[in-house]
Amino acid sequence: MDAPKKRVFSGIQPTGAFTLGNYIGAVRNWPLLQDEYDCIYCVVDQHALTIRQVPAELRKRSYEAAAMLLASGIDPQKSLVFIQSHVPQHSQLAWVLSCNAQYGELGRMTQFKDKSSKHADNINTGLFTYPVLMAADIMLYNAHYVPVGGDQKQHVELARDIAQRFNGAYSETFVLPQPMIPKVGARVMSLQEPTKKMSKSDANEKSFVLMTDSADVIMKKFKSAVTDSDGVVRYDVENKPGISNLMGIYSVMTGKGFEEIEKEFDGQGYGTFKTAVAESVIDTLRPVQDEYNRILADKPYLEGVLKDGAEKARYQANKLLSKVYRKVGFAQF
Ligand code: ATP
Ligand code: LTN
Repeated sequence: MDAPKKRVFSGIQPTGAFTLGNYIGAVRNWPLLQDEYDCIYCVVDQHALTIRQVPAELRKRSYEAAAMLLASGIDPQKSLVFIQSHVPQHSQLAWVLSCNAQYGELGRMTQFKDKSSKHADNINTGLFTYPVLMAADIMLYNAHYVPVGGDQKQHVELARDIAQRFNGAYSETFVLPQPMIPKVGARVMSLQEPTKKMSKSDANEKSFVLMTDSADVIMKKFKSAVTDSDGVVRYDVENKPGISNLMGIYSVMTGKGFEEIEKEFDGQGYGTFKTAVAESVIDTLRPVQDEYNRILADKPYLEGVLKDGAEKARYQANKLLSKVYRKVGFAQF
């Protein structure tokens, strides 16, 4: 008999339309893992609550996020797709894990430091314990691999530390998860400030491309991308962050290597290059957008997928949670 497939888990927050950064760093890679691994993909609405949300918007975006995952190629026949709040075991495990996570280590998380300075008027404790809930997401299914962008590496490593600590204290229970980070595109940068991460919460809309942007908007955003003045398409992150970022995007969209791209645009201006990058993105996103609109219009189908996903996830999650409850000493009949 074949060895059982290793498990993959990842999540994305329904905090807005996905950016090209979300797509390249994370979502695009998820369907590619479906045949080799047993994959679980989750819309993490409970994580989204760490930033103030408009309730009706959050609800709508959870559907949109799920539709975008399916449109990107995740096949519900192969992978589980569900909404985090539909599986209560995530927050139940998070409590137990929070008693095995240290205040000091959570305080060192870069995302906490960034988000608490950005939202200084709402440094809620959820923002602080965010990585513990994320660890619970991953550990509840004993995932081996977690495909994420580079910014989430620290959180996955923390989950690994918590898993190791729990195993040490209570006996072998959890798989030690590892991040799976793409070689190119782990950190897509802002089109306006190419030394900063592209982020959907950026106030400047020109800094990001959304997966739902029209072809015209995508072209305009790339045309106004900040570059440099030497006019040579060459990969040099240090000295040419804008051009290098565009080359990274073009490379992922076309499968071409950096040398090949440098040759292709040798002696041509940035205008031609930017147009080619925009067209590669438009061509890649067009079928995804068509599928997204189709799925979003078919609410019964979408709800069916999410219901089925949550039911299967709850079944698995319950088995692991019972084991954890037993190990930590909660009375059980
Ligand atoms: P925000 O920017 O509002 O904080 P976000 O865009 O980072 O949110 P998340 O839901 O936190 O959205 O991220 C989902 C996935 O996308 C994660 O795996 C994250 O690593 C990846 N990701 C986010 N931004 C980028 C980026 N600029 N480049 C590569 N990957 C990214
Ligand atoms: N923190 C992640 C979202 C997330 C996640 C997860 C990613 C929540 N739970 C579990 C991987 C595995 C982020 O993208 N900001």
